[in-house]
Amino acid sequence: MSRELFGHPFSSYTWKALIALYETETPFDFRNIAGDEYPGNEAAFLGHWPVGKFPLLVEEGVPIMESSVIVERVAPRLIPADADSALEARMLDRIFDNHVMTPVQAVVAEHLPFITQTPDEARIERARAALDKIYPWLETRLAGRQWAAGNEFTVADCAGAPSLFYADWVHPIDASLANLRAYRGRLLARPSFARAVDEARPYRVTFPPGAPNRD
Ligand SMILES: N[C@@H](CCC(=O)N[C@@H](CS)C(=O)NCC(=O)O)C(=O)O
Repeated sequence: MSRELFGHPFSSYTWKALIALYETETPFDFRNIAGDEYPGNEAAFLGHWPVGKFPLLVEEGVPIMESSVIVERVAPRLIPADADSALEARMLDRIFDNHVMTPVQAVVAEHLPFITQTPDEARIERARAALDKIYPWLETRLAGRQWAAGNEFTVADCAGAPSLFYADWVHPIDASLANLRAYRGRLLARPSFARAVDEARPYRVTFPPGAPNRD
């Protein structure tokens, strides 16, 4: 079967899909849409998905949008078999995307010169305040858990890894939140995520707010 993943190697949501592909050792062709480096890939991507949000999976010419759905498609085992556990994993997947990654994207957007020359400090502060609400909630939820939804690595961790990676860059997780920081560390040590992070190292200099010298 032909399987292509369109995305950017430094994009959080692309990482989410890559983690699932690497976890399951699913063969695929990566279609990098970074800048002008790979002419043709961006046009092919927009031909499938004019909305322009990545990642995008294309199987035998059929596009599949949305990272959570891509994870489910390429790694069905990352959705627990038991209904209650599946609900917990899906819920945490949505929480990481909507309540961690969305505020992170808001901060990053305020540092993108093609969006604004003057960062909106009030918007940045609102995003930081949102992270200050979700961090302690996650700290409590993660108590006694190896992975986000329990002892199994699930779709929730595919979302947790990139969102917490970048969240800690734009709004560092306080040292008092030991469960959350330790969970982020376990994610960084997971081979599937470590591979995605390593492949993106050449792009770190492009991180709009400036990348810290760690991770
Ligand atoms: N809900 C989407 C979000 C995807 C998303 O926001 N991707 C970012 C890259 S990490 C993007 O496409 N940014 C480009 C843009 O917004 O134009 C998903 O889960 O796939």
